Formats: sequence, C-alpha cells, structure tokens
Amino acid sequence: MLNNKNGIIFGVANKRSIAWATALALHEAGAKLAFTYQGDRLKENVEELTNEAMPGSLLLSCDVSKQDEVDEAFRHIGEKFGRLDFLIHSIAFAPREALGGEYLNTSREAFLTALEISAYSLPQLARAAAPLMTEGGSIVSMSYYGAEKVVAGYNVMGVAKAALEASTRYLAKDLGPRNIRINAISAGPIQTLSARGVSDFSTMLKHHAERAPLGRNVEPREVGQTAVFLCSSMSSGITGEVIYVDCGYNIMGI
Ligand code: NAP
Ligand code: 1JT
Repeated sequence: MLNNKNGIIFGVANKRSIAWATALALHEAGAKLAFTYQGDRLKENVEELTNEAMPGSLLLSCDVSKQDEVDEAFRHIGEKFGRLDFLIHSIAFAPREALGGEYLNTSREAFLTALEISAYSLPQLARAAAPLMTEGGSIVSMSYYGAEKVVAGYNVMGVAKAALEASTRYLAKDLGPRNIRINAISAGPIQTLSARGVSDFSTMLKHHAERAPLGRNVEPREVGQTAVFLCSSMSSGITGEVIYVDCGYNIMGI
C-alpha cells in the first residue's frame, strides 16, 4: 500500500512507543522510513530496533525545541530521500509534576514547555516537511481524549492536545492546496514509557476496557494500521480530522 513512499517518524523512544508500532506497520506496508531520536541517550535504542527490523534506515538526531536540529534533520532528509510523502508526529512532553493534582496550579513554565513540545512542534515540523512533499503528502499526529473532555490528572497535556487538534484543522486549510493532508489519531490509553509513572494508569486502563464498546483496550498495532491508512491514498479525501482509535470509548454516554 505504501511502496515507493518515503516517510519520517518522530517519537520512537523504545519498543513500546506508539511510534514504533506505527513504524512496523508502515514498513510492512512497503514504506521507506527515517527516524529521529532526541539526543544520544535514545540513539542506541532506535539503532537496536531498526537494525533488527529494518536495517539501513536513516536515523537523525532531533530535539524539536532546537530549531537548528529540525532544520538539519530536514536538510538530511532532502539529501537522502529527495521527496517526502509522509510524517508521523508522535511526540509529547510535560514536566511530571504537571500531570496529576490540579490544573489550576499549572506553572507558567510547565504550560509553556508542554505546549511547545507537544503542540507547537506540529506546525514547526509541518512547515519543514512541506517543501519536500512535492507530490502531496500526509502528516499524522497522536492525540488523546483528554483534549476534549476532562481526564483527571491529564491537565496541561489535555490543553496541549486541544491545541494539537485545533492546529490539525488550521494546518489542513493551509496545506490542502498543496495536496498535503494532516490528521490526528486519538488513541486510547496504552502502556508506554510516557504512561509509566502516571499514578493509577492501570486503573485507567481497566476502566477504559470495561467502558469501551469493544470491551478491551486498543493495541499499539491498531494505531499503526490507522496511520498506514492515513498515509495511503485510501484516505485521499480525509484531512483536518481527529480519528478515534480507542475501541469506541469516546462515543459512550451513560
Ligand atoms: P513515548 O514512547 O514516551 O513517546 C514519546 C516520544 O516523544 C518519545 O520518543 C520522546 O523522546 C519524544 N519527545 C519528548 N520530547 C521531545 C523533544 N523535545 N523532541 C523530540 N522528541 C521528544 O510515549 P507514547 O505513549 O508512544 O507517546 C507518543 C504520542 O502518543 C504522544 O503524543 C502521546 O501524547 C500520544 N498518546 C499516548 C497515549 C498513551 O496512552 N500512551 C494515548 C494517546 C496518545 P524522549 O523519550 O527522549 O523524551
Ligand atoms: C505525556 C505523558 C503525554 C503521558 C501521556 C501523554 N499522552 C498520553 N499519555 C498517557 C496518559 C494518559 C492519561 C493520563 C496520563 C497519561 C507523560 C509526560 C509526557 C507527556 O491521565 C492522568 C489518561
């Protein structure tokens, strides 16, 4: 489905990352992939994963809070790939103390950091990618239900995801004339590095599975397969959307 397509994936930290499940699905669909990692600490992880599953993948260092690293990563991509067809944004960060307790107490610093890394990075990366998407393209980011409804403790990340989803709509308008589509996947809760250390995450997983129409939690692979669909021409009429991959959790009332 994605033969002869080139893509770049932001946000692989380890094998549990949603970005890694997405990479495996995109690779299976025939895409050629590049990966970015944040700093040397994560380089080894990504190297180990890609060496085994897709040797020869292009690996680039990129912390989105550093514009020169973003510029350098896309310069490299332009050199090595020429054309870019899709970009996966699977990045989020907020200081730990901001997840939990009351949103009321969010510090200016935590707010700005969470919004910068988790939301501003979308227009930032879209702007850098667009010139390489010469035959149209697809951009996919990862959101969560806390963007639209209150999830106790998700706090400033919910506000950042609301900005990410709104950015998806505004960017869809700007990029549409170049046939670049941009959509967000709103994934159900998944036990990843980000989720680790979030108190009561297992309670949340249990609650989610019980309440969701499918009676279970979403598999990372299912998020990956939806990304394949959004990167392929099968979704050519879809842009600016938030697609729920949450076993139906979000549709429930009482
Ligand atoms: P993850 O494996 O921890 O992935 C988060 C990634 O963001 C990591 O690779 C992390 O790198 C990267 N990142 C953080 N700050 C960065 C920066 N300044 N520059 C570049 N990369 C940076 O966790 P995940 O659950 O797969 O999260 C991926 C996405 O899915 C996030 O947007 C998250 O909000 C979303 N999501 C997760 C869930 C869930 O329940 N897990 C549900 C819905 C949506 P470092 O490790 O170096 O910080
Ligand atoms: C970050 C973290 C982004 C955890 C995240 C995230 N996106 C989803 N999760 C999982 C999650 C889900 C719920 C929750 C808390 C975390 C950790 C810090 C970096 C950014 O509720 C309290 C529902």
